[in-house]
Amino acid sequence: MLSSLLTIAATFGVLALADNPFVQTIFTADPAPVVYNGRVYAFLDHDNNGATYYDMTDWHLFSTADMANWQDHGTILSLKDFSWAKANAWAPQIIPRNGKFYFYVPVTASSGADAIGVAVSSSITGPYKDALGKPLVSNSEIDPTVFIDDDGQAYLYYGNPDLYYVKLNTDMISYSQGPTKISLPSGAGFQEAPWVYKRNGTYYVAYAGTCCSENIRYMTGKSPTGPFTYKGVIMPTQGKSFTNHEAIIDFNGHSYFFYHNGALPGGSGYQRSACVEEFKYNSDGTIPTIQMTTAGVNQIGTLNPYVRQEAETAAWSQSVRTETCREGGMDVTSIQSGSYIKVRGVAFGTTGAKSLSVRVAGTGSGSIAIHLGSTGGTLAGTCSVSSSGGSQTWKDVTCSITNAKGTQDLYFVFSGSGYNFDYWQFTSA
Ligand code: FUB
Repeated sequence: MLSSLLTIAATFGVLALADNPFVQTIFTADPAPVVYNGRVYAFLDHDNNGATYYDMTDWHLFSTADMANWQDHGTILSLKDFSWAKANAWAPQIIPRNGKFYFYVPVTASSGADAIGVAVSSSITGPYKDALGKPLVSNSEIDPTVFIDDDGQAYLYYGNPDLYYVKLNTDMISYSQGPTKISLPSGAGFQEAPWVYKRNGTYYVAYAGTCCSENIRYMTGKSPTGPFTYKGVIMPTQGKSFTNHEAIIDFNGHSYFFYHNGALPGGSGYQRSACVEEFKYNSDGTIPTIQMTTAGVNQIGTLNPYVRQEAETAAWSQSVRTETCREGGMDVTSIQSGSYIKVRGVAFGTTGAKSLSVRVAGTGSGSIAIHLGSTGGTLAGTCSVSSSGGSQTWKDVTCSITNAKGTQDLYFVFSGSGYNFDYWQFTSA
């Protein structure tokens, strides 16, 4: 399915102006963003290519500093990391505490029952390891969301079609009370996908309602365990996926609503894609209605082209994939003539750039054309790529650059094939 998606996109140039969905190389769902150290880390689950029912075996991580250009960190955790799990790597949530990162996942255990596991790492980018070797909670429910209140008490909520919570101990991998079922207000229509947070003293529970097809709703309360008052629909039913799954964060003074749909070519309820919209709370703290867009969100700041940037950092990529790079991190692969990577808001400055260095590897050949503004915009230079002798035998290629001044959207437009792309850096004039 993904190859047909890539072919369709390459042939017709569809979605070329869009920045939603914010991942184009794989199908992703159930976004769980974490704000940490000046970046947003979006943990995503993954609809395997071509799936016609839930076929989900791992979780992926993407991150951004500017909400426009997302870096691919690859597979961050897999079903096989939980010896007791057999299927359904579904909607996760991750939270930092005490210098560690706790990664809660719903999976189907070998017993056949749905359960929630927890993995832990000392780095947000992993590696994560199963903390318990067994489920943390096992009452046939899914979709964990975790929240730490101002008094330090952590709560793990989860459920479909009922909403439960346990009070986590400070170790975040055990609990002292629960599971307790939360009494829901009339009209709530809770289905799944809870996301709990606190803002200005009010506890918000956003969730997916009225399966199928789902919309996104919310309720609020004055205590983390209710009672809650139903507040209405945030995102009406739309898109090509019968599920939706939200997450809400603030980052650098902006509020963001994450969700998923089936917006990539080949998209469906089992070939989903994570998206994000910016919104503003109403003055009374209520959340406005939010519609799905393909435009995405405004960039915060700009991207510096005079430091090393990863090739797998993109606002949009077309007809490429990513893979684990032998030199660390990820690289861009499956390059073919006509495929491209768009990087938004690149600040070349008033004097501009004079050269570009790209790190490439492969036995194929071709060229990387540097266009500004669009794939057919001003040609700033072309780096020729010849064989390096191996798909992970890396070399630097440098080419001259002209006309790259000011702040521009940068497009790496590929020709040829059989080579991979790891990172790039411009030199100023
Ligand atoms: O992605 C698998 C399941 O679909 C999630 O756990 C639910 O929230 C729904 O999005």
